[in-house]
Formats: sequence, structure tokens, C-alpha cells
Amino acid sequence: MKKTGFPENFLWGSASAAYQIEGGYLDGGKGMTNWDTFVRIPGKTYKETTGDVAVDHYHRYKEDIALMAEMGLKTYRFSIAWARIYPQGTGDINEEGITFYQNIIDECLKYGIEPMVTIYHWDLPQALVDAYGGWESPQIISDYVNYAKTLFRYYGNKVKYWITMNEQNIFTSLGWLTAQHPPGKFDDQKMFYQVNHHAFMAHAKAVLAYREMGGTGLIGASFAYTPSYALDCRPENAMAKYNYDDLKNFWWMDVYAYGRYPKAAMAYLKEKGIAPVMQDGDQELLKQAAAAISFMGVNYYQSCVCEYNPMDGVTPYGTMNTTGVKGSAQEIGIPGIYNNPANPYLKTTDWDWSIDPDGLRYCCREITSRYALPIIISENGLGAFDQKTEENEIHDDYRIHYLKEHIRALEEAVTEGCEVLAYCTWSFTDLLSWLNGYQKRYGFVYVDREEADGGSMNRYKKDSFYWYQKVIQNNGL
Ligand code: BGP
Repeated sequence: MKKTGFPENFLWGSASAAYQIEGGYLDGGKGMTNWDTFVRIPGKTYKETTGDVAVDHYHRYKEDIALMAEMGLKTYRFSIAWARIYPQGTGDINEEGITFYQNIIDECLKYGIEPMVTIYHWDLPQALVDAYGGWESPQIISDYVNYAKTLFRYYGNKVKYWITMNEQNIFTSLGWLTAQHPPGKFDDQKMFYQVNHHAFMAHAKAVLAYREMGGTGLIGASFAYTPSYALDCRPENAMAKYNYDDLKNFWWMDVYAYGRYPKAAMAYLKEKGIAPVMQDGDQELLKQAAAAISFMGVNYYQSCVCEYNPMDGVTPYGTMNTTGVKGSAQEIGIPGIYNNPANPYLKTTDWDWSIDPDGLRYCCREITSRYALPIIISENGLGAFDQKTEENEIHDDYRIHYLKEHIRALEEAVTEGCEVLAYCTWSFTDLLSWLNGYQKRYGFVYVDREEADGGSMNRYKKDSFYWYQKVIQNNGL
């Protein structure tokens, strides 16, 4: 097949999230969030790291966006902290919060950078948790929609790209199955599916509200897509992959794209008594929203392997490597369904994430065949232990190699007919990794936090900064 490369208006971008970069956690009238609370529980995060200061983007956003402009970024994906807009989650609007994001949007537009806004990237106003348990209650739906509508009202004339939810599959899995994110619950499968249903309804109602308000931009959700390969050609392993896909991928993407849950997976949940409770009209509404979304957002980091898991009644979830010491992750799986053993054919990062550029192509092909939707790659990148030399240089050739191979695979997918609108690397500056602290760096720009909390916070361009700058200039490799 002849390569066509990336379309002319392709959006080369980079992404971040409020809690991971902003800091200023009590500044500008912001309310406390579930993460502000969670990181204060001893033992919950890597070396008790918090995002209180993060990389101080709250005070340095102009400097950061100027660097984006210097690089030539076409789009900047960032999230809005709900608790800056509504400190109590609902009720009175905090004008200072509104102005802060207005300034970020204007700063982007000043340089011709398209702002791409994530409405929810995991930081939930604590007041809503205290009032009714946050996502556990259907009350969250109207509060989320009210918040989203406020953003559409204030920023809708300037922002054309909206992401309702970041990785609903991850914040719910880590929050209600593995206890690694707030609210820190373990193996609460019934609530896990219920919380997801609430989040789907919140997403769906926000999408419909956007259209009702006359929004003509692009709107959709971003999903953490981990595609899978069967361990081998044994039918039970092929079936394990099939079940994994239904339960771990299509469970989310089918709802976003079709407005319905995968049938076999739903039958399995019903049999186990953990299916979500739905209200009359929910399914119809999910369908309407599915017809109104514009793209599938994909956050891609790795693929996995599926093998039949014959175990029954044992600890259902493995643990992730949060230390950066290779080999400290455990297999993840569901007894009786699947296990995720390591892929012997792929190298891994220091955090045991498999490195698989072709997996990105696989994701794009699957979405194109199954949903026929345009795709936004809303995250992709390599977390690593970067070193700054005495000359203030950072030679991150491993990151360049990683991104180059993924862009090559993406170009392949485009050539094969996938409609890809944007590619956002994770991340632009170094920032907080939820479970791994600041040592796991992803950025094109190194942030010196050596003397954090009063430290220099100076920004240094890594080698990958200059490399991506060229990729953007060439509209590809
Ligand atoms: C995604 C999140 C991001 C970011 C990224 C890297 O799941 O959407 O917020 O954190 O993963 O993950 P980590 O920081 O765990 O390496």
C-alpha cells in the first residue's frame, strides 16, 4: 500500500491534566478535590507525593505556552479543574477560576494553538464526595452536566475540541477495583459498574447539552485503550482475548460509539449479580449521545496478552509497578476469564509497560472497522528516568525512538484508511505521575523540581523537544 502520510491540517499536539501540572491547589478560590484528600492519606502515593505545587503551571502557564509556540504545537490538550470553576462542585461559580482558563485559552489562541479541553481528568470536588459519595450516586450526573454547560457557555465560542471524560475505565478501575485511586476501594465490582454507568450518563447528557446549546465543535470521550493479543492459537486463549475485549475495551467504547453495552459481557455481569442499575430512558439517551459524538479519543501506552485463567476465588487483581524497578508488576486478570502475562516479544519501560508501536495501529484499525469514527490520539508517550547534564541538556534519545516508532505506526494506520485528526503526546512539560511521583518523566520540557516547594522549577528543553519540533514542521517523520 502506498503511503499517503498525514493530512495537511493534522493536529500535532501534547497533553496534560490540571492536577498533574497546575499546583496552586488552594490558590484563586479553588476548592479541595478527591485527590487533594487522597494524597494526604499515608501510603497512598509514591513517597507521599502530592500535586500541591506540581510543576507550578498555575503561575507559569505563559512561559509554558510560549514554549509550546516555540515548538510549533498545533493543539494543546489540557483539563479544567472542576473545583476551580465550582469550589463546592455546584452552586456559586468562582470567577477567578473562569478567568484562569480563559487566560490559558487566549494564550493558546494568541499563538495559533488549538485548545483541546478535557472536562474531567479525575479531580473531583471533595464537596461532592462528602455530600453524596461523588460518582457512586446518580446525583453526580446533574452536577457534572451543570459544570460542563458552564464551560460550554464561557468557552464555547473559542474552544472547538471537547473531551468529556479522561479514561473513565482507568479512574473507575483504580478507584473501585484496585484501591490505587480515590476513593480507594478494593474489588467493589458492583459499585464499579454502577459508577461507570453514572459516568456514561454524565458524558451522554453533556454531549447532548453541548449540541442543544448550538455547539458545532467536536466532542467525544478519551479511552485508555490497551489492545490485546491471544497468548497463542489455543481456542481457550482466543476466547480469553475475546472476553477481555468485551469486558475491558468494548464495555466503554461500545457505549460511547453505539450507546449500548456488549451483550455477552452484560449477561456475565447479570449472572454474577453485578450489572449496573439503569433508569428508564437511560439506554435511549446513551444512543442519542452516541449519534452526537464526533470522535473516539484514544490514550495509548501499551498492549497486553490474554491467556485463559482457570483460577477461581483467588485475589482477582494484580498490582502495577509504581517504583520504576523492572519486574515488580504482577499479572492482572479475572479468575475464570483471563490473565495478562507478559509479552516475551516486546521490550518494556522501567515501569513494566510493554512498548508496542504496532498496538497503536491495531487500535486505530479496530476503531475504524468497528465504529467508523474519526480518532484523536489524546495521549501517547514514554515515562522514563531522565537525567539533566551539568550543561542543562537532556539526551532523551529513548523517548525520540519511542515516539518515532509510534508515529510511524500511526502513519501506517492513516495510510490504511483510518481518519486520525490529532496526535497528542503525553506530556509537554514533565509533570506529576499519579502513582509514581515526579521521578517518572514524560515531557519534552524538563522541570527542575530538585528543590521543590520553593525550588527553581526551571524549564529545560530536552533533545526530544527539537525533534518533535521538526516532526511538526514536516507534518510527519
Ligand atoms: C494516563 C492518564 C494520564 C497520565 C498517563 C501516564 O492514564 O490519563 O493522566 O498519568 O496515563 O500514566 P502514569 O503517570 O501512571 O505513568
